[in-house]
Amino acid sequence: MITNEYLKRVYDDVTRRDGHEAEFLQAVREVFESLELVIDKHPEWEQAGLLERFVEPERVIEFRVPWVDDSGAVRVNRGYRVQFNSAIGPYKGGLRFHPSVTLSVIKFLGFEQTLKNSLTTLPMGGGKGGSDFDPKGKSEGEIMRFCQSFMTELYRHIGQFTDTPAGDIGVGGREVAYMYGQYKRIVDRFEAGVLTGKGLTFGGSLARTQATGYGLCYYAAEALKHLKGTSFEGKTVIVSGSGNVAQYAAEKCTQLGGKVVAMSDSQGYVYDPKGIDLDVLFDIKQNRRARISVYAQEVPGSEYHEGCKGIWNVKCDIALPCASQNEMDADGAKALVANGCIGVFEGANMPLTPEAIAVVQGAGLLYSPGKASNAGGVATSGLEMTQNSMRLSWSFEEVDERLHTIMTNIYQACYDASVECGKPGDLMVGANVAGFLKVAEAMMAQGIV
Ligand code: NDP
Ligand code: 2IT
Repeated sequence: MITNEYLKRVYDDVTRRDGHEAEFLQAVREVFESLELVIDKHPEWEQAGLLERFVEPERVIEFRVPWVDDSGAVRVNRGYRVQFNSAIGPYKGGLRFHPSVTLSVIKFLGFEQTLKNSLTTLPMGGGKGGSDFDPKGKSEGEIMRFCQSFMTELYRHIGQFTDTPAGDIGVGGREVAYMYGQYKRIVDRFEAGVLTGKGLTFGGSLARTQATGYGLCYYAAEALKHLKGTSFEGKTVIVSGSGNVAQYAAEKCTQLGGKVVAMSDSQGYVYDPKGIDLDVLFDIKQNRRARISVYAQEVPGSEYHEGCKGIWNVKCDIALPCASQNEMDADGAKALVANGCIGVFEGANMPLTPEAIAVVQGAGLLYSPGKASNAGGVATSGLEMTQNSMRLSWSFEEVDERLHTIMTNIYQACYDASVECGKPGDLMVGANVAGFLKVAEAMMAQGIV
């Protein structure tokens, strides 16, 4: 419920102007509900129009992406870059290539990114971009031509001090490399800091590939220890999705003593009571780019089930949703609660619907929003930019250790803010408030811009 007059007025304005942008409204609402707890302490925000400015992206770019497929036919997709907030640093955030991409999706992601990047403590503003291009079933040549066309427009809007994109759904090392090559060719500069998630031979950082999934587990381990006096050791875990975030979340939680019994893709999920065999998983996903169902064909004793939502019915102690927004609804959350789950930590951005969050929090489970628990990816992107500026590269261990420290600090900042707000252990309130306060302070200091 939003009751504060100022929050309500701004939220109503967003509803009136952007009411058709369901995902964006959902993200704004969650944050505003948390800000209820601090707004009375900051009467200066209203005079400064702070919230009105905060919910309005600084710049929205939408563009045509024409490309030629292997049959010679011309195809046209829509490209986006939303430069949401530069109060604390250059815009920073990934690019998503998926047919479900709309302006609403990119705006919600850019809004979340602003708060997430603030939580990392690194100097990065918030942005996001992408396209409704579907990489599935495309040849190498088609992927390359699409990436080149996308960058032929995007290049004029980005730069190491302006806006630095990276990957997200459908954009991994291969796509970042094609886009970097095209950027370099157009601007005729080796400006490594313009994109992160690059290959290790041209300015990429060790541990960036692993960072989101590893960081998620570091954060979850900290919360489990501090709030429940326990760990991953001996726990049964569900990891939804089987992309970049899910794969490395599964690897790290296995290293920490957990047993991952189920993983999914958009078509269905696999259940392996012995624990997912990571070598088989990596081979299927990274070498063969095949469906998760192949796992059940190749690993005796495992099963494949059609439909991705069924994964939440698998009994587990800990759930790590790592696929996409709104992948878990109230029914999924109720199934987790009924099966005795103790914690849900988001690896994806906004994977729980508001109703699912209410179920999970209402039942007293630990719950962490993605903007806190998946911040390790962008934090390590920030470390990649640091290494690019210094013209050197750190060892895997050094980056991983910094990532671990950053995630521990994010957990602490969220917990401390939850206490300040009179809701100790509510990591959603903590993340929203801690992330926002830094952005608000920087915006207030910089005048009406
Ligand atoms: P990938 O493209 O590597 O993998 C995405 C996975 O999610 C695939 O298994 C995909 O299945 C599944 N998926 C995608 N859309 C849906 C959907 N609508 N319903 C069910 N499953 C779906 O992406 P990432 O692993 O990079 O990203 C996963 C999530 O993590 C996203 O929410 C992203 O925003 C977030 N994130 C990513 C970061 C990163 O560094 N990459 C950092 C922080 C957050 P299929 O193959 O069938 O499409
Ligand atoms: O959602 C995210 O934080 C990302 N996709 C990573 C963004 C980045 O710039 O590394």
